[in-house]
Amino acid sequence: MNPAVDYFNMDALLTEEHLLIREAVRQFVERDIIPIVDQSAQHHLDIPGLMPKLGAIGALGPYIPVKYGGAGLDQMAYGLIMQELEAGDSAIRSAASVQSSLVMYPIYTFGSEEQRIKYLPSLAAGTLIGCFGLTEPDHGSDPSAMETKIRATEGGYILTGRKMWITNAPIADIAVVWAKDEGGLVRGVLVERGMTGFSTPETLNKWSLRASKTGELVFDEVFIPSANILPGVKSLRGPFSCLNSARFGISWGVIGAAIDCYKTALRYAVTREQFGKPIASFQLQQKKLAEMITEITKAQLLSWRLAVLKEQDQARPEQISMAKRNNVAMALQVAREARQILGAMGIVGDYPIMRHMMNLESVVTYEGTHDIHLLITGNDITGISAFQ
Ligand code: TGC
Ligand code: FAD
Repeated sequence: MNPAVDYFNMDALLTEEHLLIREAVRQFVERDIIPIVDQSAQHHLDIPGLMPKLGAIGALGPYIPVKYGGAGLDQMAYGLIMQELEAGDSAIRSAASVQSSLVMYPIYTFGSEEQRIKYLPSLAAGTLIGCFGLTEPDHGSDPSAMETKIRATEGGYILTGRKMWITNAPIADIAVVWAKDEGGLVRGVLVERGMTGFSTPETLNKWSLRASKTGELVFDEVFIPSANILPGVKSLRGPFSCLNSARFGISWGVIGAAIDCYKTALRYAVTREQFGKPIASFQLQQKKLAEMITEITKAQLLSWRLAVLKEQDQARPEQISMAKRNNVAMALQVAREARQILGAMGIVGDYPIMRHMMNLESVVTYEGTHDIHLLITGNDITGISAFQ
């Protein structure tokens, strides 16, 4: 029996530093997340002190330069961190990837030096929590039709509109919000909790990502000082650049969830006996397990190569779309098959599989749906956009 989840010896392609980082995050997840995450998800509770804890292990803004409080690591390290966090729960990876790729990245890339100095160190430490508002009630896959607007006034702008399905909105101190200006250009706005007219109602009754808070961002004529506008971008390229980074991290993260499901199913299959034999001895169960490790291995190779390209600034958005779509679908399929191997035991919280499966139903939709990423590939290979 070979229980390794490194079937093609991928570790040989990592540096000593990568292996140490991965091990440190793995230990953090085993110590601080696994013992409590099932109860957090079952009861829809926060994980106490999650963001400062993620900050302490360098999981917030891993690739942001040390000068601004980040860890100054490479893209491979970022991917490995996301993988280990999502082996614990997609909500933990979501928290880290929103803060890193959707809040710190735009402030670092499109912000002024004053904005970087003001926000990035506390975001990296997890003492300031950020969220990212692109999706609206009537505009999800097509953010170009967004209705949230800013209009100029003395000393700044007035922001009106509404964002929906926003990870960490109810607990965020700041929101990176994308809104159209009077010329129809998409601008990045830093909205701070406490600004008059800004509220963040929580979205309840979720069956997915229950260890993470989701909510709305409501802007009722909020005054935004000019100093809170990101100066470096005036187009959808702003939010989409953030998504490139977050989608890359998701392509790695879901491998962690898949590995956790696979390992759980393998352990169960070799010990659970029916008809006087371990269920792992039946060909149908072996087929499931063999296909799981095959698909996990293919996803590992895809994300490893993507990290190399990304580090060289050579990863095209279309390649990132392919990896996000493939790997999330892979993880969902692994979770569904793994749950079946556990029979009735697969539906209870004593095992992580059902929780991963339900989480992945969000991951397959957010950061661009499964279908949208397929159409991005279709556009890339045919030169014909199916969106219009
Ligand atoms: P299009 O006309 O193609 O482009 C508009 C402008 O954007 C630029 N651009 C990109 N730039 C960087 N990276 C990319 N991936 C880019 N894609 C496009 C493009 O060059 C152009 O720039 P400019 O300066 O010339 O204006 O855009 P479109 O409106 O036709 O959009 C096409 C489509 C469908 C692919 C896009 O809208 C899309 O990706 N839709 C999916 C929406 C989405 O992913 N939303 C995610 C919301 S955030 C979220 O879900 C967080 S979950 C967090 C968690 O909990 O982990
Ligand atoms: P729609 O766009 O209405 O799509 C519905 C269906 O139609 C999908 O299957 C889609 O693939 C399909 N479809 C749409 N257009 C086409 C087309 N042209 N061709 C073929 N099929 C099409 N957003 C944020 O901005 N920030 C966040 O932090 C955030 N966090 C989230 C957290 C959770 C838990 C969830 C579930 C979502 C979150 N989102 C966030 C929103 C997420 O990005 C959107 O849900 C997603 O982009 C899809 O938008 P929609 O739900 O409006 O679906």
